[in-house]
Amino acid sequence: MTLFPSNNKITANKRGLAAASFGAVAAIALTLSAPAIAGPGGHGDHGNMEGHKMSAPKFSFGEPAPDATPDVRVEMDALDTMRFSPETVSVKAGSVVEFVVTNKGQIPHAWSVDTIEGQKKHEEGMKDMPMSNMMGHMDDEPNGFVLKAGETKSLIWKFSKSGTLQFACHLPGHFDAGMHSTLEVTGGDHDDKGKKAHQH
Ligand SMILES: [Cu+2]
Repeated sequence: MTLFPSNNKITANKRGLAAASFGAVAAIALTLSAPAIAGPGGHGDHGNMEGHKMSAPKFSFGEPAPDATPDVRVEMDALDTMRFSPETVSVKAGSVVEFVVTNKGQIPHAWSVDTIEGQKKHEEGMKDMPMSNMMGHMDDEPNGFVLKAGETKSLIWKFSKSGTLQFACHLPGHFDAGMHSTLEVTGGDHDDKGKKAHQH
């Protein structure tokens, strides 16, 4: 009852060849990936970073929006005088803002946006952290980053509601030296007048 005995034979041969070459590819892939498995053993820090990402914190004032098209772009500088420039920024609730921050100094600085309370807590949490851990820790934050001298980084954030927020640098001593500034988020559902207010 077999209709195409010769065809079946060819198919069987082709399958045999395909299986053989797949086996060869798999063997190569295993060889290549072996060193990668053995590699990261010495770096304990990476485990912490991944754990941190798993428990991404929620923010009361909005969320990162890396894929959104920004409504407005805010350029800021981090300075060795322990200041951000400009010192006060105003954006609208509901808007998507791209912050482009440049470290104009000779030493590293950090930049993050958070509530005033959140920045205070972050600063307190940094006090006992070794510098090497601190840099990695802050670069892993969804609401900020660390900048080497001369470096520029950007963050796109969607602000959900009005309120007073704060930019801050949490490198040792910088926050206490005054490296924080104010972000006013105006407007929103409960404050329509704020939408029409002029920026100062
Ligand atoms: Cu700083």
